[in-house]
Parts: sequence; C-alpha cells; structure tokens
Amino acid sequence: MAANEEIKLTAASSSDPTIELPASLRFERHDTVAILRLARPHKRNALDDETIQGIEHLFAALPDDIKAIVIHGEGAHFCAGLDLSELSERDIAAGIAHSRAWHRAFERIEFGRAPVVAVLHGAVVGGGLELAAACHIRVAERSAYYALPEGSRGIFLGGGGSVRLPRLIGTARVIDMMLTGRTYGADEGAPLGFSHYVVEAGAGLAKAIELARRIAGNAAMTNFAAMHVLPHNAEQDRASGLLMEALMAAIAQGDPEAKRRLRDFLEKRWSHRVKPTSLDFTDKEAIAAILRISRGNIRLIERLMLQVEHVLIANQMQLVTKDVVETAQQNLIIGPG
Ligand code: 1HE
Repeated sequence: MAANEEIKLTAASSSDPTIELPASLRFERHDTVAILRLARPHKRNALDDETIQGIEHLFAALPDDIKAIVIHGEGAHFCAGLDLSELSERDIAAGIAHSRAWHRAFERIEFGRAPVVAVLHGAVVGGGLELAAACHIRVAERSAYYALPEGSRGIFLGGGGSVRLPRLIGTARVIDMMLTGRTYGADEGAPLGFSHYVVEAGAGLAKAIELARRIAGNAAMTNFAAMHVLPHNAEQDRASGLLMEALMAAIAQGDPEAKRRLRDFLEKRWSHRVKPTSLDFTDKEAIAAILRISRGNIRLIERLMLQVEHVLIANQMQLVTKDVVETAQQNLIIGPG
C-alpha cells in the first residue's frame, strides 16, 4: 500500500469514541494526560504503515483537553523500528512516500500541541529510536538499549533520524552507530542525550506519568513556547533567535493564565518554589564534593553540573538553584570561598 494512500482505520482500540486507531495502537485518557501504547508486542512493536498513519491521525485529532501524552510500548521492548516485512514490496517512489509519511507523523508529535513523554525499555532501535527522538522527554528504564540496525540492513534512516539524532547525540555518534552497529545501554546513553531520565525496570511508566502530569499543569502558552520556539531558535541565527525570544516572552506574559499565576505567587496563594523536593544521600555527597572543589563559586558549579556524568545526579543538579547551594554550604560542609 502506498504510504500516502488513505487507509481505513479499523478496530477502534481507543477509549475515546471520536478517535479511531488501528489495533496496533491503544489510547487511554487519564484526565488531562493520555497514554498512547504501541500494542504489537508479538512483533516487538515494529511500526507498519497502518501504525504510522494511526499516529499521524491521533496527533492531528488530539482532543483539546489532553495536555500531555505518554508513549509506551507493550511487552519487553519499546519498538523494533520499521516493520521490515513491508520493505521488500516498495520501489523508489513508494520508498520516498513511505519516509515522508513517517516525517508527517513524527512532525505532528514534535510540533503538536501537547508535549510527549516516551518510556523507553528494551529495544529502542532504528525507527523506534527515531520515534523516541521526536518526543520531548525520554524516560529510559535500565533495560533500554539504542541501536541503528539500518547500517547492517542495507538501508538508511527514514523517520527523521538523520535530522533529529545528530542534534541529540552528535553527528559523529550517529555515524559510528550506522557504520559499526554500535549499541548504547540506558546508563551510558543518558549523559550522551539519548534520554533525560533513567529509572529501574518497570518504573518508567509511573515516572513518565508523573512528569506528564507536571507538564499538563503548566500554562499552555509556556508548553507551546518550549516545544516550538526552543528547537526553532537552536537552528536560526542569534539575532533572529533573540528577537523570537522577546516576542514569545511578551506573548506568554500577556496571556491571562500567566497573569493569574503571577498574582497567585505574589499574593502567596500558591507557594510553589523552585527547590528540589528530595535530595538523596548520594546527591548530597555529590553536591558537597562539587562545592568543596569549587569553593562556592556558582558559575563553576554550573559548569561542573554539565560535566556530571551520572544522570540521576545530573537531573537533580539541574534543579539546584542558588539558594539550595547556599543551604548546602551552611548545612553540609564549608562556608563560601
Ligand atoms: C519484526 C521486527 C521488525 C521483530 N520488523 N518484524 N529493525 C531491526 O532491524 C530490528 C529487528 N528486530 C530485532 O533485532 C529483534 O526482534 C529484537 C532485538 C528487537 C527483539 O528480539 P526478540 O528475540 O525479543 O524477538 P524476535 O524473536 O527477534 O522477534 C519476534 C517477532 O517479531 C518475530 O516474528 P515471528 O513472526 O517470527 O514471531 C520477528 O520477525 C518480529 N520482528 N522486529 C518486522 N523490525 C523509517 S526507516 C526506519 C528503518 C528501521 O527501523 S531499520 C531497523 C529495523
């Protein structure tokens, strides 16, 4: 079937009567957060034409009240990539149409309305890695591994991976993965940019839902700006980026939702402060070590934070604001300087 041909989406597996999806996708709502499940575990969630069109259809028709989405793969793997059984039928023109269909579907994810959190476990390979790269947040379980088997199958990336992956992990790494078949595990992959979080086996979905709920609680304009302006600014020249930032900042500030949130903060109706909620012992030790080395120099701490390779620590460290550092200075070790 040509990828751009209309298909009949059958067997509505969605819990939403207005969204019809193929049997390979399941869509569940949980208030403002939805879970999209890749539901072909017997084929390791390999992505066939019907599934790709279902993803495009879903993100195009996303109900307005859904504010964040979690993508999860059923079974032991997130996704084994392109359904290779469909590949042998295609000529060159159909191959181009097929790749463009993937582009449309994944663009809908990346530049849609609701941020998407992917839960990665087991194989996250080929087109599965391309799908993960189109999502905004990636939570990896320790079982996750990343590879681009395209190199050994005589094919090339076709789902936007040649554009997105170099931006995530660097062109040199993508070349290495393609040419040598190199595989990265969850722990080594996280500091390289494959995922934002690493959690224990089986804990990914809960973590992703927790993050999605937090995202869903943001002002819609802020989520829009993060999803659309940040990637755009990464690709345009500095002056245009700064102008875009000023425009977006003014638009976001002018939104009634922002005004309401600022009033709540100033009038102390909402006590949310930017502090880590919990720092475990290992994190405290890491902060202590960094403070000791840096003698309380905040800028040096920020630079060191970027170099901390352990992802859990790195994630916590990103939350460390100036007042936390000061508290740590008082409570943990040395004074400033
Ligand atoms: C598949 C696919 C698939 C599994 N297309 N059917 N992707 C790949 O090159 C990865 C190919 N898959 C694998 O390497 C392995 O299946 C896994 C490492 C992911 C999992 O291994 P395992 O032992 O758990 O499962 P399995 O026994 O290999 O596979 C179970 C079934 O899923 C089996 O079918 P069955 O009918 O014999 O039971 C497999 O044939 C089927 N299966 N993966 C079709 N990918 C836009 S361009 C993107 C380009 C790419 O993505 S290239 C990378 C393709």
